[in-house]
Amino acid sequence: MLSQLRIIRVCCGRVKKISQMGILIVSLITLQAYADQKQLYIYNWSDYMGPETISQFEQKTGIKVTYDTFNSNEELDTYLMTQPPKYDLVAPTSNFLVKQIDAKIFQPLDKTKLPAYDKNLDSKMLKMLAQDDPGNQYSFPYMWVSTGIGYNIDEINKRFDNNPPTNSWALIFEPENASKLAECGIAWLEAPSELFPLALNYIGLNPNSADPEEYVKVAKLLNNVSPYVKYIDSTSLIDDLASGKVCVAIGWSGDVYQAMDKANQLHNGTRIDYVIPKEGTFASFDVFAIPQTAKNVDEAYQFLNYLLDPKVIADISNYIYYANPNQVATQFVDSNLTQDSDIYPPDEVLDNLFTLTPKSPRIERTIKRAWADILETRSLAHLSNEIN
Ligand code: SPD
Repeated sequence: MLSQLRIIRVCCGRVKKISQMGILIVSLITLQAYADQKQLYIYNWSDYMGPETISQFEQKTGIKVTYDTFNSNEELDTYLMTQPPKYDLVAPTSNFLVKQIDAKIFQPLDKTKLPAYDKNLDSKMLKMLAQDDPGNQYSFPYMWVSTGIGYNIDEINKRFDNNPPTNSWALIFEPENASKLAECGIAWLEAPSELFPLALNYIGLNPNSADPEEYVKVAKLLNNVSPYVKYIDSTSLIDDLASGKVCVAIGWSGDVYQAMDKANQLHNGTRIDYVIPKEGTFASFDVFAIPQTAKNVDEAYQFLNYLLDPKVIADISNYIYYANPNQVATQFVDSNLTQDSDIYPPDEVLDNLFTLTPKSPRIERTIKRAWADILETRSLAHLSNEIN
C-alpha cells in the first residue's frame, strides 16, 4: 500500500512539473509571438476613418494597429510639443504642421517608399499644401476640409420668419441673430485657431492678421455672442445636430454631412444643411506625418501606401464625407459628394477660399488669453441664467 502511494506521489509530482513546464513554454511562445507581431500606432482626428479601414489593413498586412483619436489641433500640438510622441503617424492640419516641422518633430518622407504619391495625388492640392510644407517634404495629404455653418433648416426658418441670414457669418457673430438661436442651441468648435480668423475675416480684416489689437477687437465680438452659445466642443455636433439638440453649429464640412446622414438614419424629420457663408472661409488640409521618434516606420509607410490605394481612400471619403486629394480615387467616390461644391470644391470655389498661416508666439498668447476670457464670460452667463 505504502509503495503504491509513493508511486502515485512520484507520478503526480512529475505530471505537475510537466504541466508547469508546458505553461511556461506556451507563455514563452505567446510572448515571442507578441514580440514578433508588427505594430503601428496611429493618432488621428475623431470621426475621421472608415469603419473597416483599419481592420482590413490589419488583415491584409498582419500589422496590429493601435488607433487613438484627438479632437483639436490645439490638443495634438500640445501633445507633440510636450513629449516624445509614441505614435508612428499623426494627423495635424497643415497650418499647425509648419511650427511642428520647425520644432523637428517629423522626419522627411522618403518618397521612394511611396511610389504612387506623385501619380495619384492631385498636383494642385500638393501645390497648395507646399505653402505650409515646402516641397511636400514631410506631409502626406489625407483630407480637404472647409469650416462653415451647419444648421437645422426648419428650426432656423422658424426663428427668422423663413428668411434666415444663413448665407452670412452674421448668423453666428451678431448678437441680434445669436440671441434668437440661443434657445434651440448654438455650438462652436473648440478651435480658437479657427474662430479668431473667421471673425477677423467677417469684420473685413485679414484672417491672418499679425496685429494683436485686431485680435482684441474680434475677441470683443466673440465675447458678446458667447453667452448665447450652448457649448463649445468639436465632437458632439455630429450627434447633436442630427438629434436636434442644437440647431446651428460652426462645423467642419464632413462632420456636418455626417450629421445629415445620421438625421436621415434617425428618421426624425430633421433637415440639416451646410453652407460656406458669402464672406468666405478657409480651406485646410489634414495630413499624415511620421514623427522622428516613430518606432514602426516601415509599417507607417505600408499604411500610407494603403491610403494611396484609390479604392481604400474613396471608401473613407464615402463614409466621412470629406474630399480626398487622390485624383485616381474620384471615380470611386459617391457622385453625391463629388458633385457637391461644398465637399469637392471646383477650382473657382477653391480659389476663393483662404488658408491659415501660422501665428507668431505673441499672437498665440493674445489668442490664448482672449479665449480664456471668452470661456469665462460664457460660463458666467450660463451660471447666472441657472441661478435666475
Ligand atoms: N471629425 C474631425 C474632422 C477633422 C477635421 N479637421 C479639422 C481641421 C480644420 N482646420
